[in-house]
Amino acid sequence: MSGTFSRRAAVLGAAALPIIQVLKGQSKSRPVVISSANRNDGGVNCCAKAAEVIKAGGDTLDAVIAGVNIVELDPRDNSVGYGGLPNEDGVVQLDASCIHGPTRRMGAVGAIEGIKTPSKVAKLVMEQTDHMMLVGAGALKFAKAMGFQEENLLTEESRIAWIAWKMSLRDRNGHTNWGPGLDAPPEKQKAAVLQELKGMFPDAADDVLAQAWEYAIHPPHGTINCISLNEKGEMSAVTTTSGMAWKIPGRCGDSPIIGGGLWLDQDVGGAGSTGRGEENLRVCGAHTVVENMKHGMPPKDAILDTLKRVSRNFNDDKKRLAAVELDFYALRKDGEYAAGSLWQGSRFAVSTGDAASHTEQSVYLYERSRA
Ligand code: SD4
Repeated sequence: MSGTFSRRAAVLGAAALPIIQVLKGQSKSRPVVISSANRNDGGVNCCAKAAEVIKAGGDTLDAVIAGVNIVELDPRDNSVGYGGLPNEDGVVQLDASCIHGPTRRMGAVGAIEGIKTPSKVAKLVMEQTDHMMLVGAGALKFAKAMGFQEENLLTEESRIAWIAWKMSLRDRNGHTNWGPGLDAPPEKQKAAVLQELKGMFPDAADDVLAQAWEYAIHPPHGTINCISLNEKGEMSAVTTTSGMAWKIPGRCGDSPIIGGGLWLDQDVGGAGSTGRGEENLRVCGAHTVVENMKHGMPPKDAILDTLKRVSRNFNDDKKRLAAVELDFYALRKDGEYAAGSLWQGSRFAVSTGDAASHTEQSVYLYERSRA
């Protein structure tokens, strides 16, 4: 993961030489793009696209936005853009933010409905307004004024998953209005629910119904964060998501929060996150990672320190932390990069131009016990 700079820095020692001075002294960077991994090779395709735009001389922000657009428009990725899992009302609400390093400008949208590519709207908020963030109905109104088409973002698969989630809900007496038999033992319960779903959606494939039930019980994590660096040392970054499945309408996560789900300092580097936004916001994660790098930590350590702060908020109680999925991604201005997760097992995507876009293993804070 290291470029030549990082080896030199390690020899010199971070304390001996403020990182910022070293980075400013650099001449040419090797282009690098990193992103979260995402399903269906979403991250690999995103990084490949962004690297292609950079290679063709495109702007670093245009590059990452072109990259994440692939995932936003892919209905199979149900954590981002079109096809994202909806809120508790069955409405898909999207969050996105972007930062353009060279101009130090930023934009964001929160809880926007009906627009497949919120990252593009965030960029227009940055470019075309004197504001930094638009949310809800105002964000949609702005997008439409900018020529975006309002569309239904709820795919049939996401709608089925939403209904399955509703069927999984119980009142305190164990009753649900959305289907019978759920107070049976777990296996029977699952079979009963799948049968019920089959009756409601006779044309849906069995694996779609099984997946819907799985999503209802264990809402999946997703989101895409992408950070880029070109040969001139210019950087940009974007994060885009449909947020937490089944959320309360209007809930914004960390992804549209500048400093939370995304931060970039053109003199230092960028960082972003995926996973449980609330826990990230409690440590201003992306900003913390970049500040750590600014003060000399390599990306890997900058991330691990931030994850330790998350853990500290739970008094390092791993039982409670077991419910928290959180990943950070960091790219330093000299091209050194890393990703790290609270729990072992994550991967992230990288394109360096030296090799085809691929995934690598993230570092992690904790291993899950096998018991
Ligand atoms: C959020 N961070 O809305 C996003 C969701 C996410 O994996 O990344 N899920 O909190």
